[in-house]
Amino acid sequence: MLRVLGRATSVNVQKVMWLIDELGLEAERVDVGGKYGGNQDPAYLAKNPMGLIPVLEDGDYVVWESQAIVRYILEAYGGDPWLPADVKARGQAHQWMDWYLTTLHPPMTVIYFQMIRATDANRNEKALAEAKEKAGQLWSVLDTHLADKPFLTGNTLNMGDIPCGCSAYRWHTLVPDGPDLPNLKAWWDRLNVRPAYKKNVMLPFE
Ligand SMILES: N[C@@H](CCC(=O)N[C@@H](CS)C(=O)NCC(=O)O)C(=O)O
Repeated sequence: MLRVLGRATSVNVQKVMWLIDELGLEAERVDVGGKYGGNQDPAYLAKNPMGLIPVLEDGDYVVWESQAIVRYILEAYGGDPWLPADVKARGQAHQWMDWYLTTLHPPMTVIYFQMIRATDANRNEKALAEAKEKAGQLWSVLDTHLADKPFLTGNTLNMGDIPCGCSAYRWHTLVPDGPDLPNLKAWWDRLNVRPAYKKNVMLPFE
């Protein structure tokens, strides 16, 4: 059975758990990180020397980095449509996954930390305002892209939607006064009715 090490409230754990539930795979999730700690223990560091969550265990096999885990699960247990058989669709799914990690995740992390983790005493309002502005510009790119398609690579929901999809819950919840992005909202509304998304992504912030 698959074993996921990481607290449910981590956006990176959510990518993995959302996919696992969409595929109907059996998995155990263990609370690690945040208030649960354990991610700096030697036994954990032996699995992931970065001390970050999530880690996936599949028997004796260990892999970390949330998007590598998503890809591994799909190669091992998933396949089309979540891992598109069509190489062109697959290439674009990889593209949006990488875009999320390299480009959208940084300002979204600032928003999350400044709004949820910072206190009134140490909140950096300037950094928060800049991150909201930057993230709004990036979500606008996705809004334009989604003008003529229901999902990021076309007509079918697949792995390319997972990272941005997890982040979209945070964007729409934490920044309700952001720019008007109707195509983005329509896409998010297609995700937020899915039982696996509701269960694994739409969780309280901590
Ligand atoms: N690029 C890594 C980032 C992992 C990461 O930053 N995880 C955060 C949680 S979202 C973490 O481990 N934070 C320490 C903690 O939760 O204790 C991935 O995608 O897996």
